[in-house]
Amino acid sequence: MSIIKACIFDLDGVIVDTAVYHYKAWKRLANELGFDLTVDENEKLKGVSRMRSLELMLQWGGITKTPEEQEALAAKKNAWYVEMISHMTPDEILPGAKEFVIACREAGLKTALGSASKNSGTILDKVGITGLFDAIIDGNKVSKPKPDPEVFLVAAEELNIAPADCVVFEDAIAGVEAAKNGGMKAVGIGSPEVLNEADLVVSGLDKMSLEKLYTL
Ligand code: B16
Ligand code: MG
Repeated sequence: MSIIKACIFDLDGVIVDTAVYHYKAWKRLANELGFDLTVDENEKLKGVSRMRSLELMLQWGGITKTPEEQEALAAKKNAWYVEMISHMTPDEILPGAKEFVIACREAGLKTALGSASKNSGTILDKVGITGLFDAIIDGNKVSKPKPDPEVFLVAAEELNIAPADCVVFEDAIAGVEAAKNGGMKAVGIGSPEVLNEADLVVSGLDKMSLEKLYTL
């Protein structure tokens, strides 16, 4: 039996909702390239890395670009996205997220961020919660995309906690799979039908508690 010693949080969809900004920036790029991006297609980009997201988008638009052109397009999208997130405020923290991270810390648990985003530093800074994490592992530190467990394993290593004693909070199917692949517990944030591999699913961190955590 494992005793939970650390909580690792995905960023987008768990702590904040930046999907709307990603969507606006990708849609603007798609429109420039002569096609549109639907809300449903955007769903498929959640938790997916920037370059992989671009690949998928170009595929949907039926467009081929050289690797150099792809780099330039991704940089363009990112510049628009960074401009939007530079206006984020603490009000954009999802309900109950900050409170739950604080409760974990007060209970003596370690906390870490495990995100695919290369912009996590800016986001945490803008919403004012950088100091709530003992380790911050993001797309700048790791390169293997979820469902590879790299991001969570590096977080556990930095916290000096065995993977089996860690719980991951994730909103993406690939993220839940990544946690499981790393030998960790997973709490899904979203719907149980979608995140059926998780050990527990709640609609948001406002529905999470230390009591529920200790039942895992
Ligand atoms: P960036 P997460 C992910 O964040 C987003 O869900 C995904 O839509 C985005 O493409 C990815 O980060 C990379 O973000 O372009 O900022 O490096 O859910 O892993 O926190
Ligand atoms: Mg996410």
